[in-house]
Amino acid sequence: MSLRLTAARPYCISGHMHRILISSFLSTAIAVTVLLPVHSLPKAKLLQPGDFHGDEVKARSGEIWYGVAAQGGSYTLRKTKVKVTLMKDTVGDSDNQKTGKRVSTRMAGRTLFLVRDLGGLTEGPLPGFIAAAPLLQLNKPIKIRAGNLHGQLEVKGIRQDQAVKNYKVVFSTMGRSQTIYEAESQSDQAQQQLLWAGDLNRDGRLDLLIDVTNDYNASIPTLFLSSRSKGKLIKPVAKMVAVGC
Ligand SMILES: [Ca+2]
Repeated sequence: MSLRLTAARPYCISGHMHRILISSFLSTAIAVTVLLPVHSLPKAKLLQPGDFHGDEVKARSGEIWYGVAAQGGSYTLRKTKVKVTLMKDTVGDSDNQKTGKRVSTRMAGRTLFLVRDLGGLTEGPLPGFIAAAPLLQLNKPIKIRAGNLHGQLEVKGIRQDQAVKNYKVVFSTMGRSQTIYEAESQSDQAQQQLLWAGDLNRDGRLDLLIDVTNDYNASIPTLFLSSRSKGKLIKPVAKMVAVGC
């Protein structure tokens, strides 16, 4: 139900089927995504504003989160109170049911995402970037420019019918490269995208928010923070999982 989904969805399925889909989808993701250990992320939480199935929202109304908002081409990190409102889930709710959840904030501008239980954050303006063409596609690298920070996201692999075989997402910055996601095959309908780039933890290195979905009907926005680990530019620290209509 997430409004964040942009991938083409050929049909809708029932709420029950969604749950089956997401479980099989997650087990597949863990199996094929060698470099993205989604099952072992730290305790940090990620949240996006929008409408979701109830069990997808790991936040309560009134909680204070750090939110990143965009306004007039600028980006700001602020502590903000999250509002979670019960609403009718158009997929599975009967007339008198409200199991869906709407997440909103009162931040100025457009709230892009929220994080919690992530140390080292300081409020204030941030260098940031949103790509004009954010979809990750073979042979169409995304050039990132956030303030004086530069980088590139690139899909590598082999075109095979409606999919990319040996699919890899490679992030490059400061003269170094890192494969941050890979799968034996990635369907064209599972459209990954760069949601935001910038310097969230203010260490002078790029951080990325990428939807690393591998299903046409789901999104997995994942926050990759700059890392001091040897041989790594970034590492995943928080994610949210949402399925579609
Ligand atoms: Ca950073």
